[in-house]
Amino acid sequence: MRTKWSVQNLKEFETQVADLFNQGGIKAPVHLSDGNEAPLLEIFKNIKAEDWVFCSWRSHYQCLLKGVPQEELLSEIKAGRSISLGFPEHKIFSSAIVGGQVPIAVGTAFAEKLEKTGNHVWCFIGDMTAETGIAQTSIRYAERHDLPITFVIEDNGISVLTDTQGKFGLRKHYVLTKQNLRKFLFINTKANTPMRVLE
Ligand SMILES: Cc1ncc(C[n+]2csc(CCOP(=O)(O)OP(=O)(O)O)c2C)c(N)n1
Ligand SMILES: [Mg+2]
Repeated sequence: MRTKWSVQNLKEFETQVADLFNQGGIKAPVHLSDGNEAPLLEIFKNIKAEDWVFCSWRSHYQCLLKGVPQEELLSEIKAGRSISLGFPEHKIFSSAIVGGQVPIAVGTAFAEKLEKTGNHVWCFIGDMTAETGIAQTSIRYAERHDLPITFVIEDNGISVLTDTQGKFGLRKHYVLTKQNLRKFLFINTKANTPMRVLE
């Protein structure tokens, strides 16, 4: 999709939300992004308006890049819905439950395949979410049914404040195999490094 957004004005949007929150203008949790702007802008060049996007609790950037008007998004955030934003008319949904969006994204991809629409599904998950049973099962199912879905793992190295890889005792990116490689994009949000496109 073409977008008016840049790294700088995405950051400014989140700063505006943070300021509002700190002034007491938002009476509910907000989840802010920082450092993943450039890779998201790259990924969204490949996302069509007809495609579906599924996200987690942190989805302000994805909403803006999917075409949700800034004022509409801000009003939802002010109403306390930052954690579970959904704009069906823009084909973007999110879940505040770890892994909640993943099977819904896979089911949607199955429907798109059955109906031969040519639309794609983009499922954004955190690095800890990627380790959960629901994600592993869903990813395997999507791979074996060759569904039109890409899982984007936003790897900030943490699960709230816990070191994800240390906790799970895993080597980096262990979920990748020859069979599922093409389903993944990794964003290292911690180091703000360029996206590695694993196609
Ligand atoms: C089922 C469930 N369990 C626990 C939580 C609390 N929780 C919120 S975010 C989070 C960690 C997620 O880490 P990750 O997937 O890496 O996402 P990040 O926020 O780092 O992008 C947890 C455990 C939750 N939202 N849902
Ligand atoms: Mg994480």
